Amino acid sequence: MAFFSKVEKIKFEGKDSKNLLSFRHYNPEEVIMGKKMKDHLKFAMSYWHTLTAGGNDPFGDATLIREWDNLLPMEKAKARVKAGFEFMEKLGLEYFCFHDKDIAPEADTLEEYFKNLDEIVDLIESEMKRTGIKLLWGTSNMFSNPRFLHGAGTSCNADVFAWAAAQVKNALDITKRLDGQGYVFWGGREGYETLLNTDMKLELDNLARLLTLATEYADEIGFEGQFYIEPKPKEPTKHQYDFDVATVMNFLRTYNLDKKFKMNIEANHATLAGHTFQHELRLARINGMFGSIDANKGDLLLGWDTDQFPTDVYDATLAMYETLMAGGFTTGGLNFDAKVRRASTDTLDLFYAYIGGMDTFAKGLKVAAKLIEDKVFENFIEKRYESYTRGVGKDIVEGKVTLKELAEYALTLKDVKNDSGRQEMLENILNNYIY
Ligand code: XUL
Ligand code: CO
Repeated sequence: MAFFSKVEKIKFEGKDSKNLLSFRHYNPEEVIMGKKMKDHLKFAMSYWHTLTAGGNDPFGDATLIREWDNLLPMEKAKARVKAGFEFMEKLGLEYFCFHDKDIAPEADTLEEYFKNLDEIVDLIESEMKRTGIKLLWGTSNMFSNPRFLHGAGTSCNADVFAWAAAQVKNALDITKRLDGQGYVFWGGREGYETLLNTDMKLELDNLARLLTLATEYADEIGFEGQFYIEPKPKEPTKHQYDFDVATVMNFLRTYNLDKKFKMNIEANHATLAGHTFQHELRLARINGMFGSIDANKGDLLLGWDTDQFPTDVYDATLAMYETLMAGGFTTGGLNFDAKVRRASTDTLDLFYAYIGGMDTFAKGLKVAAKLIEDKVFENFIEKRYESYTRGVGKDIVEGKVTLKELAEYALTLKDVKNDSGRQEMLENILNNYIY
């Protein structure tokens, strides 16, 4: 049975196509810098936003009513698997990501919940075999259930910590079974509302304990996928412990976890933290922590995580620039952690949304590749820092001068001359490459 019978397989038709159900830029087999576009981009479907989201908001109930919604819980879960794989096949998405709770209904006991999960994972596994679609990463939802109201790894309640540990263990088993390339920890409710009731030190230590236990268990079962942390500064809690890339790197280094984790960077989370998407990617890249991307966009007029589909070619170009400069994705990929608006009620809207996101990043990839091939920024930057390749600059970089020697040198200087940073010129060049 088909859930999206109105839509045929989406094909690349080029930029002059008038068909809104086609790709204008995403040409999966086209080779860019020696690699197929689809292998550069590694697009993934987010199970939660695509198959389970209802469009609820604080002011209103679900509006996105799907064909499977009137089924009983396990039948609904199975229908979603079928729908998800049909959707991915039609769009040519080769990866997906999910939380445990997305794929199967929770139950009164963990045992029952895990049984539900096993039954659905059987079906997912057979669909993966049938289609060749792969799991980019798995994760566990440890934030929706009321049990996690104080957090999971950072809960004040040790039984909740244990419950979270059980969910992580099971989600790791599933991710390994489905040959997932990674496992994400997004700190759901790992944060605080007020320090008046919070033992911050114990909470951070415990969060690190949960992550350490997870990596030890992964070693035990031979799970070789990459672990990621997904930074976010706020929402749902007022202060999320995984605030941004810099905060997470410091946390990982403090607890000796930095060799075990990389970053899963989400565009909307970056802007909520007061950074650009590119800033977060750059910081991860130069520290060897670049891992994977949750692609979406926020609304700068709103202060929350709107998780919209990315349509901004400028941002996508800079994101793909950082990705290429990091050597491209290895275990990571580009997961559309994005949802259609609550008024976009037709399943066709899901297709338009993904097509737009995929085309945006495909165009971004092409532009970024040209910029790198022409060494547009690299040449400029190399020249801008030239003073560190000779004389006193070389000595500074090589650690050959003391503060006293530098002071003596500076005293001999009469006139210090600076060159222009040429920001506007560089912005114009970037635009010329995009147009
Ligand atoms: C929430 C968010 C999550 C993670 C996975 O803001 O981004 O969906 O990507 O738990
Ligand atoms: Co995300």
